[in-house]
Amino acid sequence: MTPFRSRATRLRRTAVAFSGLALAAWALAAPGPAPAGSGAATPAAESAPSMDRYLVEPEYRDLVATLVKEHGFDRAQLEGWFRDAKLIPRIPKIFDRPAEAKPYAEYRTLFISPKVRRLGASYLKENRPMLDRVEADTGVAATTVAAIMGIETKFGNVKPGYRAFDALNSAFALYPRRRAFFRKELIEYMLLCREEGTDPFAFNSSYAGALGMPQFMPSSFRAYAVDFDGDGRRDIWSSQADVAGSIANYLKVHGWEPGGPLRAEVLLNEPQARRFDRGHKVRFPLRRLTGAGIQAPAFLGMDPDASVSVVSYEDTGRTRYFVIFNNFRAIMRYNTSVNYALVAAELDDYFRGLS
Ligand SMILES: [Ca+2]
Repeated sequence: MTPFRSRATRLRRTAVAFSGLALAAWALAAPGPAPAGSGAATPAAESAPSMDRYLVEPEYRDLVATLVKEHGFDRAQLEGWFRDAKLIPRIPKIFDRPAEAKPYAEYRTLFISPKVRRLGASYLKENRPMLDRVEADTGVAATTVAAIMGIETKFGNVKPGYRAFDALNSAFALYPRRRAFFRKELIEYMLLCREEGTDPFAFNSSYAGALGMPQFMPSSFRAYAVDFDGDGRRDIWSSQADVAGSIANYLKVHGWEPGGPLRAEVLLNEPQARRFDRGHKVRFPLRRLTGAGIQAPAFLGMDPDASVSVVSYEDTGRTRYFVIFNNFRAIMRYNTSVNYALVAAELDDYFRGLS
């Protein structure tokens, strides 16, 4: 079998689309508590194919040529790095089991648990002054940052199981369906490592190449990570301030409205459901809902022309309907899944309720 048979499909997701997916699939692959730093997600008894046969393929020649010609990397050094990369055949198999495809009632249990609630309460308590500064700077509430921290790495308790270079390179080599996406992220990663003054083996990541506690893909790291503690480095692995500042900055750049709601539950009768429950892609002005007699406390004081959608899920024998607002969409820029943003909203609500 030749390594490159299928043509790469076009990139449809945003740069961090794999963030929540990474953890969700991690949870599927290795249920139970995360053994910190044990590399639990790394298969032990797995025969790794050699990179030599891949490096002669046109896709790698082209990638190396781009890195040399457009970005000034040294060819011999690049080829050495690629030869030293470990191919991980398990990675494409994880991609083919996206947790986001699960029904919401099942999906949410991967992220919302008494332990996550407890960790979140401690996180908010211990980091309050810093999170207040983040909120003052970006408009993103501490509880929203905490919700994303909880989903992505359970507040730093899920440790990355791979070397980022191995993960990104394995996805590029072994997962043709997303090759264009991972080619771009691999290049971004090489640039990131050069900017950070290190070789490509320095950073660990999820199986999808998502970095640090915010689980940023390399392009998102370069574009949105911030040095919030002012020590001159963007340390999204161990500086709580840089992590929270970077998550909030990502949301701010993607249109966050300070104080705005994420979503509001509404009761719809059957004709209303048929008319409005059409998924996140179908948008209409809020006044169409209110004009049809649909109300929620969150609507008070909102612009009647605010662009909204209605999404729904099945919850123990009944359908629940939610009107989603601008800030819900900002979270969907963090991870394109409606399920992901619904979990973020649930955790955010819970953390808000604590104070
Ligand atoms: Ca810093």
